[in-house]
Amino acid sequence: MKPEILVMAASPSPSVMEQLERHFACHHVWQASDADSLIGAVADRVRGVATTGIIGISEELAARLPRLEIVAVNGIGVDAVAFDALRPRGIRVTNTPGVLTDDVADLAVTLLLATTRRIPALDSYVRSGAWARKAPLALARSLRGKAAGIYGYGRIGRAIAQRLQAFGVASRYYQPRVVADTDTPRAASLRELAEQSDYLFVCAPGGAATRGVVDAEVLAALGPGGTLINIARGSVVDEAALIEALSNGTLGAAGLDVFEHEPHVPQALAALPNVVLTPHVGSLTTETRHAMGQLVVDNLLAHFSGAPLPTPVP
Ligand code: 8YV
Repeated sequence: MKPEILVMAASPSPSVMEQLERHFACHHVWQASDADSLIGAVADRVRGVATTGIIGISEELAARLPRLEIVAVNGIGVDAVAFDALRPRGIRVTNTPGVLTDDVADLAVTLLLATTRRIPALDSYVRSGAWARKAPLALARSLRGKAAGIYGYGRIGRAIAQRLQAFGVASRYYQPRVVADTDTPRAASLRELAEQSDYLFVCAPGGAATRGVVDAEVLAALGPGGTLINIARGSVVDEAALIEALSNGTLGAAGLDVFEHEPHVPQALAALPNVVLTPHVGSLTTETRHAMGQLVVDNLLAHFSGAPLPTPVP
């Protein structure tokens, strides 16, 4: 008998979907017109949940699944996982570290370039005929010689610092825990990091510990010439303070892939000329989504065959 699992979202990799079907009795919640009824009909048989970093698993869903053994997250972020409901029951959680580092770091630097070189505005300048009309064109700012602050110096933060070096941008980092094996200097606080930086990259995990820590004070420290890039979680930034700072010029610009209440992006943010927005696509490439999905399959297979999990969340 194949183990029964809930699949909360489809993988764009046909191979991943085929493997899930082959090895497990899949209940596809993402396909159901009435997800609640589907879950209700199979809840007492479900032993695994394949979910995403955004959907995670709620306390309510975990409580409905008495035989749940494993939650396999298709993503690095586990802030949407209700660990308090899972730990006492010994339910295991896996995620997909490593395989998305390069794509997310690439997007972070792309957002910086798009923001500082004003790529979307220049694209409309050409398309709208403003160039042909010889409309005035504002100058952008160079990257070389600028300073970057990286808040959260894990795999993705480091990969961003490495890329920035090639642009002549030096990095510092801040996170509460000192990183031992790096020459990158550590700022004493997030506020100090922002003060010392032209660009602030948010790479810290979401969750209660980081909720709203990039607040009005940090944004003011980054300053009118500063640019905020967020590829982590919208919850880390106080979005209302960000809109305020960008509107009144306390902060120069922002490149954002993540938002507080996705997929809702406040109109006041979308209306600003000094922002570049993308719809949470850091890992959305063919190669990376396949690799992430494959890790989900591998973790589920390992669990149900009694083998060590490839990427457990400690
Ligand atoms: C995905 C993410 O968008 O890894 C994460 O934490 O936020 C993203 O890579 C998400 O997990 C959807 O699969």
